[in-house]
Amino acid sequence: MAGDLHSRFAASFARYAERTLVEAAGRAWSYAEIEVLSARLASRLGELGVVPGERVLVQTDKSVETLLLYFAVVRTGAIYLPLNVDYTEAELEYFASDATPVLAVCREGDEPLFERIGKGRVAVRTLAALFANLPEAQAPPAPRQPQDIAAILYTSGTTGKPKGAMLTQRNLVANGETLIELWRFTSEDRLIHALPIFHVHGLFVAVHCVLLSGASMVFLEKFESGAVIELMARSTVLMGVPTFYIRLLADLRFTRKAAANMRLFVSGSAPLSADIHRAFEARCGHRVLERYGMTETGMLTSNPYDGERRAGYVGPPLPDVELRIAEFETGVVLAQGEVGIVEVRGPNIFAGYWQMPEKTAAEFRPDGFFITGDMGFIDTDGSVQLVGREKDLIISGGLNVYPAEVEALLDDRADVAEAAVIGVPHPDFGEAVVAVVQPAGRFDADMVREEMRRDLAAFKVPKRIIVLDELPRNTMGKIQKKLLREQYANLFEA
Ligand code: MCA
Ligand code: AMP
Repeated sequence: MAGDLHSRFAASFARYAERTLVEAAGRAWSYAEIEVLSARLASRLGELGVVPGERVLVQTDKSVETLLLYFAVVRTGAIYLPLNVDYTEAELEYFASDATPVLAVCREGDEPLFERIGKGRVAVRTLAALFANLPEAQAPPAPRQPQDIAAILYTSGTTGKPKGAMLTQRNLVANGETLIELWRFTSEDRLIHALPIFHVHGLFVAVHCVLLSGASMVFLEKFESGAVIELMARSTVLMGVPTFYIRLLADLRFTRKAAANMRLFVSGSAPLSADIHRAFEARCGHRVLERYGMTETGMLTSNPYDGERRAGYVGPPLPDVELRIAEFETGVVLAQGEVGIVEVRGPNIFAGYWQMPEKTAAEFRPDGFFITGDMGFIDTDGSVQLVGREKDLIISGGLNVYPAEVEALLDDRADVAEAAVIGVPHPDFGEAVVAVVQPAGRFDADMVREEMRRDLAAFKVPKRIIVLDELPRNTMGKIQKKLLREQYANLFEA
């Protein structure tokens, strides 16, 4: 079979033509309908100058139209660049200037904002405008090679600016095919799709598992436990971040009976605590299947479908992924059982960061292994346990927040002498962002949070700002974040 994404999609469109691919807001779209609409939309994109290799930047709400836009961009051979709908103007400006898209697709009312940040060089359209008087003609698919870039997804870094991870056609096809096999997807499956579709998890893992196997999915605009529980009676799979499972457990309507038709619950993007894993099994009889991945790599490890799904473990590497543990500083490969940095190699590992060859080189070993920044070890049965992160990163409800970015914003303020941003345990989000601030003069925490919302996506804004006369420092003058994390560990105790 051809190694490009569109050829794989086309094979499913043809094979499952009359079956339902997606349901949303009470309507169903068949594989054949989705193919025709996305091919016509690809014609519209062609009129707007979208050609192979150009970037299409997308900041739209979750909808079937957004999904069609993804398929249409793939068909044109252009590069799909989805963005979190929460991003503010300051954040968007960077993505637009870095990626230099030919087209930006935005929400109703955001056109002036995108015109501004596109500086007149970018065509700006809403989804409604793109779909208005859609051409009848179906654009022919552009031929693509396995190494061509299919998508760019931005991920922040511990220092400096966000980096655009370039995912190739081959990366996405390989990971999708491995996962449908491993998780036993068939055309009988129906997935409850409650994740956003601007991340690897909701866009590639979820959508590709469905599309490549002929399954169907129900699109929910966002996770809401009542709606998800109701759908379980006629669904078979749920994919989510740990917060989904925490919220299901908090909902008394979630019972063994409610989950009786489901065959699989997958969790990832953040650590699922062993307690939640056990409580979930006790409640509904299912053992959550935890897997581990990254934007740059797609999925890397997964607990087995058959066999022991170990609480607190992310499972062995996928069949086509090589995974080793090494010493971070030297790259020396460590023995089984020793804790070190997780390094990976395989057909799903990205092609590098967009226009950042030095940053790309710094994250690969000379033999091609990618340095994930996650710390872990391999157990005697080959299963991986993650024990922490070498990178200073907070994962809140499955979303990454880099403390450095939030600290920079605070440190720039006249009323802040210095700030330390930490992640502390949170009963719903797993970790929550907290800022500990040493003020310079008068300081009003509520006002500061309000002002931060102008520049930062809501999920990055500290849930709490703690004011201290002096931040704890070591003898070198460095702020002791570890101490702060310990001190505020119970801030959000349930
Ligand atoms: C929303 N808020 C958050 C988060 N989400 N704050 C911190 N962390 C979050 N994740 C803000 C809201 O803006 C709001 O702020 C307040 O918190 C309460 O929101 P709430 O209504 O409780 O949130 P929600 O709308 O129900 O969303 C929570 C959520 C959502 C369902 C957990 O964040 C979500 O779907 N997360 C999944 C993200 C994901 O797909 N991650 C995968 C990326 P205010 O009240 O101030 O306005 S990682 C990935 O792709 C890799 C490859 C992997 O391994 O999977
Ligand atoms: P992102 O940059 O959003 O793709 O996030 C990737 C990071 O999420 C990984 O490097 C891990 O730190 C974390 N992650 C993903 N899945 C898991 C998991 N199952 N357990 C713990 N951490 C995870």
